[in-house]
Order: sequence, then C-alpha cells, then structure tokens
Amino acid sequence: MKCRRCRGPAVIDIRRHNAAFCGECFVRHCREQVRRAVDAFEMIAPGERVLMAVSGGKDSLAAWDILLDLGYACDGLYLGLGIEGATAGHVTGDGQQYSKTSGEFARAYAHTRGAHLVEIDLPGDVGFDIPGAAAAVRRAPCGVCGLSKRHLFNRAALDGGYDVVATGHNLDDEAAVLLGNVLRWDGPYLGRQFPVLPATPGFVRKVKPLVRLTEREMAAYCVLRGIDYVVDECPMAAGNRHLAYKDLLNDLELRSPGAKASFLFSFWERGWSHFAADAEGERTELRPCASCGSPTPDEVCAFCRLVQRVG
Ligand code: Q46
Ligand code: ZN
Repeated sequence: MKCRRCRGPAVIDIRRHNAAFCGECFVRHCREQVRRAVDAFEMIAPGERVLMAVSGGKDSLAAWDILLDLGYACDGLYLGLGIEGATAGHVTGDGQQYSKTSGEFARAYAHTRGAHLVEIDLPGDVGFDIPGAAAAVRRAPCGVCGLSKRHLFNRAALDGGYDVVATGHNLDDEAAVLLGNVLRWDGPYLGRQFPVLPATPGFVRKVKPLVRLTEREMAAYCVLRGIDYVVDECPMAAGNRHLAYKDLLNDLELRSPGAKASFLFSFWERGWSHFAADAEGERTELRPCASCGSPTPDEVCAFCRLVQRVG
C-alpha cells in the first residue's frame, strides 16, 4: 500500500476515497477536508474568533488542532458535566471518572499547544450535574445534557465576544442523526440539520467543521499527531438510538464504500432545501428570558426552568 500523494509507505487507507496515505500526507488530507468544509459552507470568515467546544474526546481535540493549524483564532471551551457516578443504574464502575478524566485531557492538550481553554463546571458553577438533574426532572440524561450544552456554549461565546461556536460532530455522527430524522421524516429536524446554523439575535453561529471526516479518521489523526484523548464513550450514551444507526450505516459502508458520505452530502446538496422552510415555520415570536435574558418563546427559557426545578 503506497501513499497517494508521495508514494511512501501508507499507514491508513480510506476506501471511500479509494486512497491510502502516509502519516504526514494523511494529516494534510485531514486539514484539507476541514478547509473544504469551512469554505463550502462559509463557516468562519477571516478574522473571526472561534470557540471550539472540546469534550476531551478525539473528535473535538482533533478539530481544535486542525483549526489552529489552519490559522484560525480558536479557543477551547470545556464543560464539566459532573458525570462521575452520581446516579446508580446509569453509570458503570468505569464511567465514574468520565468527566474528571475528559477534563484532564482537554487541559493537557491546551497546555501542550499553548492554547486558551475556557472552563465551565456544571456542579461548581451552575449547581447540578447531568445525572442528578436528569433524575430530578425525570428526563433522559442526554436530553438534559444537550439542553445545557446549547445554552452554556452560546452564553460562553456571547460573554467572551466569540463569533462562532464549533463542535466536533463528524461524518458518522451526522449520518446517524440524518438516518434517524429520515426514518421519522421529521421536517423541522431535517430543516435544521446543516453544517452551519446562522447567527440570530442572541445566538452566535454554530458550525461543524468535521463533517467531511469519519470517527476512524479522527482516531488515526490523534494517534499520528500524538494527541491523547479520553477513549471511553460517555457512559450515558449506552442504549442511545444513534449508536444503533451508526452500526447500521457501518454495515452498509462495508458493503458499499462511500455510501455513508453520499447519503449525507446528497442530502445537503439536494434534500435539505426542501425542509429548510419546515424549520423556519417553527420559529415563533421570541422575547428575553425573565431570568437570563436569552431569547425564548416562553416567559423563562428551558435552561433556566431546568435550573429552577433542580435547584
Ligand atoms: S455527553 Fe451528554 Fe453525550 Fe453523555 S450525557 Fe448524553 S449527550 S452521551 S454527546
Ligand atoms: Zn505521503
């Protein structure tokens, strides 16, 4: 197996591109894929400040590394979720240290790279952890977690004067979400599934620079670049429907290399625009949350309601 670019010995092959790469050329290839995604979807304009949401996992640390190498002014944001075994039944022995360990990886990367990491600790700064809040409001942990992340990422970006929040969602994540949305033909969700969500009053732009790269490629990238990351999945993800969709898509990809990328990118090229109006139609009058001031259709925003109910 030879590298497509330099003809040296290859270390990774990518069947959907029908190509193999040596370590150095693979790192270049990953940067190129991010550059193409950023350009094609107009994710980041020159001079804008980016806040990269890092979990300590491979995807977000790789994305941060690549954005820095591409020359973007990009700080990291780590949100401590307090997933350390607070609720019996959800968390296994291995998962008890999840948030602690993932925070250490995020800090270690920032330190070696000399990059700035903004930190928010849910238990310390807001007063609850994800397992505890989920139990208190009798909702699935991932629902409570997603709501908290959306709110706090946006707040941190506004407070810090950032133009864009970037997240580490990769091609596998997006294809799995798309499959779920298509199985239900969920118009509003399909209309909102795009690599860029434009800024609206009170909300900064949100972008997904890794949409052209897979999980496997991001793991290889981190190994080749010497980036240490938390290998365990979040213990709350077990039983998550998206994991089943990922397995299905991986089976399909084995039989038909390129099927996953084609499913996702054809949707953005030809399908998405048909649903954009569904997402628009959902938008109602917004007013400032009585508690935090974020735009919301209700008296108090969903996050502040959560804080009130749990507190
Ligand atoms: S961190 Fe949060 Fe994920 Fe863990 S609790 Fe669920 S949503 S699985 S990306
Ligand atoms: Zn090469």
